[in-house]
Amino acid sequence: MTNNMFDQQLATADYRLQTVSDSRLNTLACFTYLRSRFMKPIQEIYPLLSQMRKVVITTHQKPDADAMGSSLAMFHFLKQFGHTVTVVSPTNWAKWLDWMPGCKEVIDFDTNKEKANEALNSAEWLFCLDFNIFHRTKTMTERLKELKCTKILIDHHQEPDSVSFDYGISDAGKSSNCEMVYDLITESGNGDRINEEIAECIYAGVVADTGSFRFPSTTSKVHCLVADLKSKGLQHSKVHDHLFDNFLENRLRFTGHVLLHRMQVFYEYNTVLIAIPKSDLLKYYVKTGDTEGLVNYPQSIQGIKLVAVVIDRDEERKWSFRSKGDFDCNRFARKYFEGGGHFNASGGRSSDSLEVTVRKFKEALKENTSLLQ
Ligand SMILES: [Mn+2]
Repeated sequence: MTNNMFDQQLATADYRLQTVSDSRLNTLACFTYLRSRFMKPIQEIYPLLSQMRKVVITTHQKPDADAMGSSLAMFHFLKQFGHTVTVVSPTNWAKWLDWMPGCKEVIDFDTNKEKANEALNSAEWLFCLDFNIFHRTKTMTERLKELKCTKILIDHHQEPDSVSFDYGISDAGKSSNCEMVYDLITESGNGDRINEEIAECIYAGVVADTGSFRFPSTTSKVHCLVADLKSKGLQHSKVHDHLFDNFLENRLRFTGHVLLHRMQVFYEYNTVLIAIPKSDLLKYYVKTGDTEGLVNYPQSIQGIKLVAVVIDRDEERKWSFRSKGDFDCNRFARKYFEGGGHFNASGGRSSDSLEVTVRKFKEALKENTSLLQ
């Protein structure tokens, strides 16, 4: 596709990057070109880092270790320059993330609107980390859209809403958002500012998003990053304890229960489905974050290409997808379950009942038979 053709497309008034179909826009070069039209490169903020500002850092709803880790790493980094920095989370987060340095200072928009709005109203810079379209912040969406301050994106999901940001970087090839924050710190010549707090936050996100260094996104650069963090005082075993050995008994019993009673294996599609009714959540006192990682267990079954977990939440049915090899989870989630994410990991939702959304999933499997062989 020539630049000229792109210019014609861009002239369309409500043109948005995410609405362009994969077939028309399927090369990295095209994305890079479009990105440059809407969002100035992140490198342009490097010289501005030393000018004191009021900064808000935010991330997606129900932040996970990478979202919280990258937000807090950025928080500790920016504070060193004398900026006034506030981290605002759209919602609550898993209790087992509370150990992260600075987590106690994070404002939950859902339960503390007054303080959150105060910070948002006076913000000169808004960093958006580990998400790339405002609706991923749920009830904060409209607030973020109306803010007039400078908006900066750092994200590793596919199909960013680039027009909504002034500066940024979007790279689906990165292992984690924490790796991208590390890149920003080191590329801007501030590697010596990485202290133990920043190192712990970055490491937590990298470990979580790479499945403990096993996913294909774990490049040699990721291992070099870890080596650098180690040389700066990182105690990695401490972080592993916090991430993996820090739960209550009910979570393990809940996991056992769903693997035994809710897991279905469809060998004809090399697929595993776990559908969790609300009654299970109540019986095992399941809290935010307790279902995280569940989707990874069935991947240990030989030959499995796709794992899907659906949870009956109050307001909607929440889907998680993981794939191995060439099955595109992002496309699958977008096509059938109003979601998206990465090639091998994505999420989605449905307003249907658990029964109906499971039926639709099985129909989707049928349609994808050839891709799942
Ligand atoms: Mn992430």
